[in-house]
Amino acid sequence: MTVRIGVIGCGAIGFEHIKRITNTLSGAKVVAVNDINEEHAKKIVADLGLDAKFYADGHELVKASDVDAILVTCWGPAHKEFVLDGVEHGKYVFCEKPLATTADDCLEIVNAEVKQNKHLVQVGFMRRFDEGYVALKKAIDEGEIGTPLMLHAAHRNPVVDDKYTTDMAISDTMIHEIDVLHWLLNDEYVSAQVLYPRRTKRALKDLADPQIVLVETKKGVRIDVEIFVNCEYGYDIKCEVVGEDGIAYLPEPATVQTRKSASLNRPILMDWKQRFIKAYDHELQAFINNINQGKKLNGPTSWDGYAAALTSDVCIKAQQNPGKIMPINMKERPSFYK
Ligand code: NAI
Ligand code: ISE
Repeated sequence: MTVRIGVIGCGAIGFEHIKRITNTLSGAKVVAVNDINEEHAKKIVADLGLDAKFYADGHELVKASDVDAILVTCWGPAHKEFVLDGVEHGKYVFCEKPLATTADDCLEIVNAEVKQNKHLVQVGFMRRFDEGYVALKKAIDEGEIGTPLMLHAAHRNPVVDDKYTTDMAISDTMIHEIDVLHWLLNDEYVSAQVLYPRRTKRALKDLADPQIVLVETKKGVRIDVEIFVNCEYGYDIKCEVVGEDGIAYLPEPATVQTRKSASLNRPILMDWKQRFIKAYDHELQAFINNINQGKKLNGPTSWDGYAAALTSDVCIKAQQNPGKIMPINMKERPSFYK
């Protein structure tokens, strides 16, 4: 079977996903697109030679009988209405992060999905499909480093645009660590604290950059995450897990090392699209395969979307109270998601 996909939001990542479904992945095709920027969406359809209908109204796309699954890749504040609509129409939904912009909105989606009694939603936390993180998790799960005690992580972007605000360091950037780190450790977060180091001269006037977020888990693991979005030198993602018996590192992406002019050199990628290119392929291929094979979706769930949003909300409160430890009180996970 071919999964017929409708895409809502044809911007940066929407376009990337349309291209990968069309050119790289198997078992699906894009049959419908929507974007408030009609001209742009139609241009993508024409440029890629897609046999896809443009819908001026995203809700009409959701309802279309020839659309089996929807990709919600518009901007964050519009995710909730389309995800909910998709779930209520019994459609499979792949939603880019964030699932919704508040924890309460995520819970509404969770409740709608539980009511349908079917796993319909996968959230685009692609790092769970990254080969490096998967290998790191395997090493931890198999006890290679013993009980994890501490975790040091960094999320560095070369530069951000002038619309990027201090809270986005959490809600847009660190949200990936928020999701992947508790999955890695099989644990949950209980508190968060934010510290501001000396500011880089490269950050725009009102942006606090870098930032350090300290998180504690239920099992007592201490996590520190550095977020530095104007580091200039590259897009660099680090993760080091310190266990009782050893230390495990997230593998570096495979780039060619050279020896030249009395130095050893390895390029660093500049862009998230390249750094996680395979993870994006794997997450969407898994979504498509599970639908085609009638299997339960195996990626991050609506509940994971809620857990990330709640944690993000608390971290943002912690940003406003530097140094203060803020509790994270997660609701009880419904058995549907256990
Ligand atoms: P973008 O701004 O490039 O694209 C968003 C698109 O959505 C635009 O074409 C815009 O016209 C359209 N849009 C906005 N509101 C809409 C509405 N109500 N109905 C239909 N279309 C609408 O943004 P980008 O970078 O593509 O981000 C989109 C989402 O993907 C965000 O939630 C972002 O956080 C997430 N994202 C995830 C990444 C990942 O690594 N998993 C990487 C980049 C973005
Ligand atoms: C962007 O929205 C993403 O999701 C990227 O994966 C992340 O690394 C970047 O910092 C965000 O701005």
